[in-house]
Amino acid sequence: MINGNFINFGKRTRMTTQTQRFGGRGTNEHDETPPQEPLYELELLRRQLEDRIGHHLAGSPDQADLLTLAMRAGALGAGKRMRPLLLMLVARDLGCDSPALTDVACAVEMVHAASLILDDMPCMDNAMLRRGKPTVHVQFGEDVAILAAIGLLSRAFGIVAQARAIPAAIRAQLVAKLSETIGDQGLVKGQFLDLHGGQQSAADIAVTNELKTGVLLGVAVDMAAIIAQTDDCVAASLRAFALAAGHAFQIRDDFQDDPGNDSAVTGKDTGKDLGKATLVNTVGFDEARRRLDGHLMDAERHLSAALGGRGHTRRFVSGLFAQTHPGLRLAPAPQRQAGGAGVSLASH
Ligand code: GRG
Repeated sequence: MINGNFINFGKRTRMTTQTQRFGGRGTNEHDETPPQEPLYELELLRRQLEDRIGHHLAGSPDQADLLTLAMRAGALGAGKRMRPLLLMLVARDLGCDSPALTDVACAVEMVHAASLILDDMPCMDNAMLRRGKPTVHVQFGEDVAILAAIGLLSRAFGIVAQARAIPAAIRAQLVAKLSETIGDQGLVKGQFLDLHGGQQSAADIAVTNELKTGVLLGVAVDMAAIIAQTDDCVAASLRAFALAAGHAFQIRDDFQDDPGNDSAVTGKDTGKDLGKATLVNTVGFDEARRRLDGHLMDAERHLSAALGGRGHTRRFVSGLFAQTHPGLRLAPAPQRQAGGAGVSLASH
């Protein structure tokens, strides 16, 4: 283990508590951690999302429907739901409460799930463990895993295209945005560079990381901005925030791969990046940590430019980084009411 802090980043594995999952405040009164989104509100949103994903992936009642089971295993495993929660919280901060938000957020999570299934395949990262369970191809076979990933992707597009609470022209924009994000200028390119990029400089690795990880966070905030019909300036700041947060998140994900970390705690294989061109391997731990801090500062700056003091997104992102950056001040000074934990999202 590189550093005791870097073993568990709120992953929903067997060993995490709900407080850890969402970076909620501990019970220690002297805890320096900034206040996060009230835990039960996030938990409710997360459950709402998962129920809706379950609804979209109900499939046939036949338990032998392996394809549906594989799609559900990929999409409903113990993930953090970071991207769909980000979409919903940004939209709320922009004053949008479209009933279609949950479905669009589900679509983003399905794309993420498809990317994880493919990333874990033997021809890619060859991973055995994901979210504390055997990977989808280990459980269902490679053929079913590929089909499940394609099934999730097509379902994601279908859900956005059919979100009737959103005007058709805006839905078309959302579909186009999602397609750009996934395709050969987005995730697919990032993965290709990761696998075939050879020796890469730190700058090249940053490009790969942005395509592999940043763009899916980027599309979550872009879609929120499109649905909320926010102005271009705010949308650009939100995108810059998401890309900076994506860089920070990918560096932290690289730290998690340290072979000294326990995969029973991280929920996935460790040591997969040995010999790979990751930022940590290229610039070393200390410099990577400095860059992570810098990206978080950038994220804070762009978020402030986009949303000012509005707080759902800030608290959520602070929560994601609370374990590694307990002093992170993405959240503005607390305005606690009596019985603080009961403050509802709507009151901010
Ligand atoms: C066609 C969708 C599609 C993808 C093809 C395979 C591929 C291209 C891209 C893989 C990109 C990838 C998996 C990048 C890693 C991103 C990353 C840091 C994932 C971990 O995200 P968390 O921690 O995971 O949010 P949970 O389990 O919490 O959801």
